[in-house]
Amino acid sequence: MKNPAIASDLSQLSLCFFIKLVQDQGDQMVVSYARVHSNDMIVEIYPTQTEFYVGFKMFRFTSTNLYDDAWQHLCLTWENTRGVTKLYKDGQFTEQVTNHATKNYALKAGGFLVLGQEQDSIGGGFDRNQTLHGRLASVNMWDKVLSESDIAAQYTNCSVPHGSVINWSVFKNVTHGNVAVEEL
Ligand SMILES: [Ca+2]
Repeated sequence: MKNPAIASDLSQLSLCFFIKLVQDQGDQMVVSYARVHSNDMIVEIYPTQTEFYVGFKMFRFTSTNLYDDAWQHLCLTWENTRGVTKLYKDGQFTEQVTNHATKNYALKAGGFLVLGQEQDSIGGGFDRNQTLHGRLASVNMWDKVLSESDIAAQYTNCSVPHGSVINWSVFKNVTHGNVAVEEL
């Protein structure tokens, strides 16, 4: 858990990570960010869909099953000009979803960013049944929409530049509960 997690309000963002899920454990909460609402930003992977919330508004991705027990690389981008999110899997553009309710929205700075759990209140309200079963690596976030070539390079090089908003390296010192940290 990191707080304050975002230094400036965001009108666009990219959130990228590598993930390896344990299957048959129900839906998997990857990231939650809470500032104004408990659901200011969420990434949750279900067996048949992936839900991405920005500003309590949902984007549902259905064209691909991301509920996979192999390592995969995922990137989500959002911008508030058109209210468009894009999903990239393993460096390739996969699906675009628009939610006009996020046009002109700004994700407020200063909240709690939690990996592997969901917040029912700002920085709290955790439920053990919403614990991530799996492994995460290189979770980073940027204050812009990354290009397709930038995202493809993260996947093919297995090398990720530090996020300008969220930098993976900070999380190893802020774990809670039954989290194992592996450093290579
Ligand atoms: Ca909950």
